[in-house]
Amino acid sequence: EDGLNGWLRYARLPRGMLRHAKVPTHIIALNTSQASPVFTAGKELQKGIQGVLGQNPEVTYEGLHGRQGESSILVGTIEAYADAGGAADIPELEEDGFWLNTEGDSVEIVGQNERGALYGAFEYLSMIAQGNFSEVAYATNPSAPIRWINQWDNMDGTIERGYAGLSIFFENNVIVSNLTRVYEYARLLSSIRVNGIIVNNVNANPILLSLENMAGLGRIADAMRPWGVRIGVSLNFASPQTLGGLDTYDPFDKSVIAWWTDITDKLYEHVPDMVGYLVKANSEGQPGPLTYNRTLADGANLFAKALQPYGGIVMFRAFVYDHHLSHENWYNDRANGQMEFFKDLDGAFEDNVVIQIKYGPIDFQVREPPSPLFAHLPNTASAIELQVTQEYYGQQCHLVYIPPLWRTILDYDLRVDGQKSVVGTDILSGKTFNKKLSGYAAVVNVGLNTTWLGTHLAMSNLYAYGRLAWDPTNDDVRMLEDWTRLTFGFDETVLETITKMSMVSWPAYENYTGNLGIQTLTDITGPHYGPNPASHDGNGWGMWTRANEHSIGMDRTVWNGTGNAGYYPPEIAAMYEKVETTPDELLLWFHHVPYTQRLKNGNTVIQHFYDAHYAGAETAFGFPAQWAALEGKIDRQRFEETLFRLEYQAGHAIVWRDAINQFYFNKSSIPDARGRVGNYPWRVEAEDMELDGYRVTAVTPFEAASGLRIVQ
Ligand code: BDP
Repeated sequence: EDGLNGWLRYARLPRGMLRHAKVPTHIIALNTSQASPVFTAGKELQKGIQGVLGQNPEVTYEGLHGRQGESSILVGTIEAYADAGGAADIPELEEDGFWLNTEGDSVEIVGQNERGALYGAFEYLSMIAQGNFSEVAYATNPSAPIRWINQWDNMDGTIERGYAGLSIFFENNVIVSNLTRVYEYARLLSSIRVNGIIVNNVNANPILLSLENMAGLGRIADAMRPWGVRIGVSLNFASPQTLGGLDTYDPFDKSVIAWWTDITDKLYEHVPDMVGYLVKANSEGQPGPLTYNRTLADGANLFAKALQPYGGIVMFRAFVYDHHLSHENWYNDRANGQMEFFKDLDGAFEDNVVIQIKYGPIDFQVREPPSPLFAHLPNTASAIELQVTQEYYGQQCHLVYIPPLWRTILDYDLRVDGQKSVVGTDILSGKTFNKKLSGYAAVVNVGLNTTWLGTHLAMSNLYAYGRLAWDPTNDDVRMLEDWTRLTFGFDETVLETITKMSMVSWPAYENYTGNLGIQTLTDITGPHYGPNPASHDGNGWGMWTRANEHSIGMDRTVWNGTGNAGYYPPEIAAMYEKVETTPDELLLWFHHVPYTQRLKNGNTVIQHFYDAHYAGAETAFGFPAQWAALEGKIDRQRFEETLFRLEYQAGHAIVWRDAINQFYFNKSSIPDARGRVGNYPWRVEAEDMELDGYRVTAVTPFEAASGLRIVQ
């Protein structure tokens, strides 16, 4: 199996389970239009039942036609269902919500809208594909209306931070002609209840707005619409000048306003249900309104107004910071960027602007506290930005099941006004500040590779993302188990092994890449891959570990540091202000302490570094053997491809471990109490061997190889 069907394989149930199978033989989908999600739901139910049970149910699309009372699977909107005479006792449904009733001989799948009905069909299929034929009757509604994907696809077909081949959307500055993969992607997204997708990179190329490409966007929208996935685009702020030929892109200039209005009108001609825009402005060299002394709100509102007649929304990114900052000034702090730029703008945005905030104050690091901005926009819609693509988590070459990391943010109680304000269930759900618009966006970056993300096991992250956006209280293990059964079948050892490896994978990755809140100590200025702690200091892109011979960590306190801790609501701010009350896992995020500082577990900071890097690498080292034990229990292709990745990870985790430990041993001169660091008696150094055509040379950064040398 090549992974193309993801978790929607509809593999035939084992014989023992088939015996309990009980599904109606007739499907009634209450919509005759082929582009409608309800029509799609009818087809998908048929396909699923064929695959899972080997039965061949008939589908009709034309309403009940007196077939009430006959055993059937009925799928439709609540309106269509009511017209057909049903729907009397269905609980209240919100937008995209659905009702699923498998009690008795028939199955009712009723959506608040078309999309909801399709989600309900997928829910039912997920049950039977897992051999679950129990009788259930419940309604479910989304935690938030915005559940989107961001693709960072470039117009030339490459993907920024993409690890699975070229784009499924673009090539040579136009939209690809064959959109089969786009259609299949929408199917996967719909099954996890994602309802919107931004198809191009946040570092946007204005060429997307050419007339030819607008027509192409229309084709993309047509391919995704049957699955209830609406598309939107990222904009480049300077487009009126670079594409439109105007001499300005000032958001207050009349010709600029007219240009964007015209572009928006044209886009809606091609994509009548376009979901809106995503804008990265004045960030990492991208153009924006600050060039003209306009505020970020002025910039966002420019697009918001153009979209208002169509009901579209602007996702405006909070990822704004000065990447020219230097660490010379002790008070410079990239983490303060979004607060400094946005905190005084609350209420200055149009109602259809949503501030899209990365989960932490910096940038998808392996451990961050939640962005304090979540607590500071009572009058502005906001959404969280997560990353399924593993930019800083080993780029799909390392197994990292991310939901436990997301959970540290989603479950976090920010204590706004001293009240319970949990990021997921209170803030992103819109409850705390009584907002209609809020939700989730995740950078996904699937590519043409048949595995979508570059490796099979990474797909659990995409699956879980959708489920968490629907309900942030979904359990990490339950989601993983569902995904595993759907992806690999029912073998208990397979289930246990994948669960066990996945659940320890993020803590292990944190352990061998950067712990105590010091960050993923990867190469920060370039590929963001592999160890390079020194690259974090001395430039605005970095996180500034501030490590010297005696001490390490970023002082973000109010009394002595960058003041970042003070941006949190008072109870949280007080906790982070003091070393004693800051949890160990964020100690070096908020404080600059001696290497000999004792942690709550009694260890010193430096000894913890050494131990944790050993522990993390040891965990990863165990993965290949655990996986190898599954031989014969899953198909050969996925078995071997995954084993290859895990073996690579096991080795690379050792590279990480030794590089980081060597670097801090070199800085601090404090030896490892357990005598491991810098001492590898069992190792055979490549540079000590003799081989024609190779030479020994120094390596940069020095810590990347033992003995500071490599062979070339
Ligand atoms: C960083 C990525 C960069 C993105 C940027 C962003 O390295 O490629 O353009 O985030 O989110 O993490 O805009």
